[in-house]
Amino acid sequence: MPGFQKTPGWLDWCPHPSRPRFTLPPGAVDAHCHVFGPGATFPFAPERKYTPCDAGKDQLFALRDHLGFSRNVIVQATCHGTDNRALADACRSSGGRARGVASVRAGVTDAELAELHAAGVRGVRFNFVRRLVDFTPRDELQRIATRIQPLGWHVVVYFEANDLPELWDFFTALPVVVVVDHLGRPDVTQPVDGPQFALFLRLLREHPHVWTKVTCPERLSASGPPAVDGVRHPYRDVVPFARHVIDSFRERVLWGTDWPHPNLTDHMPDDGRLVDFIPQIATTPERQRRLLVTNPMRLYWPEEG
Ligand code: 0GY
Repeated sequence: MPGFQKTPGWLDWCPHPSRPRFTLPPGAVDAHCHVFGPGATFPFAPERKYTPCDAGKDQLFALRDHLGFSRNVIVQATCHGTDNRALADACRSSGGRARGVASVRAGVTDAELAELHAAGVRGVRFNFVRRLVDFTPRDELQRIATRIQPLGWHVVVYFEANDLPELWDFFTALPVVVVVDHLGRPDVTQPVDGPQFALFLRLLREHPHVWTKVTCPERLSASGPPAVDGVRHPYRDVVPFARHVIDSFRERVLWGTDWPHPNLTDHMPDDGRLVDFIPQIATTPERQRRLLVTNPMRLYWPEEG
């Protein structure tokens, strides 16, 4: 088995996250997290742009229990390419408490899709972030979207805010629900009512099949992590963006930890403190319940609705 050397500068996930002070509503779903390997069992993809540390299903499930979540949605990370074995294995081992978002090629067979569905996969991810993936032609992605539609799956998209104008027509024409990762990665040093974020808000307003994850303040923030002493103003520059979206589109928002936090080199968040950030952006129990329970259940466990 190959030994994998993680990318220089890569920060490992927080080994002892604090216990959140915020009590999650019963049945809360961590709707954006990953598994990496372990590389000795599930090798990383040859075409990957980074090599992570190992972060397997047992560690993910221990974090779920420690933070107080009931379920996970595991999203295929680019370091595993279109080899979804680690993801499918984690979903199958979860006792029905994890569902997945896979990456597939247009040539995926019906049998492969059926097997992923049986494992718990309910969506595919299209990644447009250039530092993470090579370009895939749009018609290939379109073919994938058409293939997954009969299964009731959706598409998760990851892109940088500046690329939204070019991707607009593609997203708005997709025949299934489209879930945007990390608020469409806005530049939070720009005003919340500035043109860049206004375009993203317009996408949500005019296209009811578009949802978004209000995730990753640690990636979006320019003001940095919370002070050690407390949770009063963590990632405060992200708050107006996330709060605005939750207030305006409360039925189409999801939240997740993003554990094990790929490609962070400045600081590694304490996952307990990330949970404590939730009431700053979802400011009422009703909004929190929709964000953490009702919405992810509707998308990933509709049969329980
Ligand atoms: C994320 C963020 C990143 C990486 C990936 O699939 C991935 O490799 O998603 C990132 O580096 O921004 O969504 O967890």
